[in-house]
Amino acid sequence: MSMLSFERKYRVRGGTLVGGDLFDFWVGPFFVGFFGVTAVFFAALGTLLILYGASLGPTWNPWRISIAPPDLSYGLALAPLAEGGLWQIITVCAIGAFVSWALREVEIARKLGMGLHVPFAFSFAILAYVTLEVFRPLLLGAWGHGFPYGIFSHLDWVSNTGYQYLHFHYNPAHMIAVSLFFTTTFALALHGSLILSAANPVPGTAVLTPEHENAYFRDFIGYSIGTLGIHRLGLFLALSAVFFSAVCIIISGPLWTRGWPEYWTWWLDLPIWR
Ligand code: UQ1
Repeated sequence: MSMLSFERKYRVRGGTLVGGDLFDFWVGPFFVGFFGVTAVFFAALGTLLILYGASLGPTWNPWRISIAPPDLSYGLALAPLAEGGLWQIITVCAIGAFVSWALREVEIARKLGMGLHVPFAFSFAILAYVTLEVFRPLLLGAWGHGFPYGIFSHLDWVSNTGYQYLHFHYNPAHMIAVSLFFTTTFALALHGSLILSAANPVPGTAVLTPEHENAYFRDFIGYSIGTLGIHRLGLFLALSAVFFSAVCIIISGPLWTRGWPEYWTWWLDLPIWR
């Protein structure tokens, strides 16, 4: 792929965390770097192990292939490859690839003199994964509490795990997370529609500016958060949604083992009703 004319200006040396100049080059449009090499290594190894795991299983139907964690009876021990050991190595590969990718983002941001917002945001996605596959299984004492690697099977895991707590919507942290996800989509709808409406004015007239965007919301609700502000708000809402998602699953089991509806009996038990 050819470079856009202005891209050459941004292909700067340095900013690497590891390896100095050794991996400081590009392949086509892609920066390589030490962490590009480790990301490709972990992703390739993990993918091959998934294919090997699939070959041991009963189906090649892409929807139904599944590589399960060890039985609960293995606790936190290593399991034989065909009995969850593959799942364990694949999990290490996944974390290796995700963390490599985050650190590659850090190197690119440093090269360009940017803030670290992109890797910071991606670290929340990694946190969500590690919470489900490492932190919660560790707290519960068995790798078997992780979710399996399969399209249908991981959906079944989510459904089963939810029903294990009777009605997951009564989990207070789940309530906060869902509300934040909805608020994120609302903010993105407001922002996307505002930008498109300013960029697509009455035909034959010039594209409008942030002045008009501010005026629109001041006329409408008496407040405009501003062009930088809406992006700060969007990032905050999205990352908060992920954070409370991690909280909602980590408290399910380690902190609360009954149905979530029962949690709310504290309200009925308040002394003010007596
Ligand atoms: C907003 O105020 C604003 O500033 C001009 C934007 O920037 C382009 C926006 O996209 C949005 C959606 C708003 C309105 C948002 C709030 C929270 C008042």
